[in-house]
Amino acid sequence: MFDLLNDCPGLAPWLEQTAELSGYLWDKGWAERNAGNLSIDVTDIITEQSACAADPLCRDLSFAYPQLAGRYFIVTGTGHRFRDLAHDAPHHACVLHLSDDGRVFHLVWGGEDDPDFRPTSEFPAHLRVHEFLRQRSAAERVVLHTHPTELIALTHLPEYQNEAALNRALWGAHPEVKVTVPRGVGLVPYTAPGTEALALATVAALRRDHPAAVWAMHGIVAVAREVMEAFDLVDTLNKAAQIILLRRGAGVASPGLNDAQLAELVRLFHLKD
Ligand code: 2HA
Ligand code: ZN
Repeated sequence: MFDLLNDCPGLAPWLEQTAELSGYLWDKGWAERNAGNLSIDVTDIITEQSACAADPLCRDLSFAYPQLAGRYFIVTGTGHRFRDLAHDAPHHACVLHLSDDGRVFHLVWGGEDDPDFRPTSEFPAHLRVHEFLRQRSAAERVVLHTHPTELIALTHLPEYQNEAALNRALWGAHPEVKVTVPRGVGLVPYTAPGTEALALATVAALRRDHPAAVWAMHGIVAVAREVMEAFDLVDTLNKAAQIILLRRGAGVASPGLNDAQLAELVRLFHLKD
């Protein structure tokens, strides 16, 4: 009998990291109800055999993604609680396969006991980002969307509704931010969730050489090679946002690290900014 996890032993570590991540996101308070979603391009660890054994039920995509034709993704399910993923991935996530024309997909694993299982409502954004990553032959294969509370709160403040101002504030909060995110984040003005407009604006932000796109008044999309790398990126940015808000709450109007201190970090750590 066909068993994807047995046929493709390389998949298990990715599913384990996904489960570990879902626990962290829940603990952080960044994955309320069904918030947050994840996709991982696992094409290079799926064997030929698995493709043949695929579920024949094809599901339409709203758009065509010819550059993703034939690729495989781990994807979390729409309407599913991220926190449930930690202990039951087969019911709350799936591995899906895009058709050779990139217009439909079918499940090859997971989505168990739910004939209507659908990937995340933000799948349009995930697919556009993966398309962008493939166009660049990038090493990144993980796309994470979550709702980091303080970072979202920051985007409610008019003074940070500007990419340059937001990045200057985040870098000023703590030296680690400049060291680990030297090019800063992209800022996507508020756009309705799940839309193609949001997907395209996210790619436009990543195209400006940012590893993450902050969705104003909604959340963030982070791109990374490893699941934990995506989590660490969001964690670092949200820590900076916490510091900025604490400082404001204490009545201190300071940009934190000054320009000379940031320039010193660029020099000391040979940063490309
Ligand atoms: O997964 O976070 O943006 C639900 C959402 C929509
Ligand atoms: Zn969201």
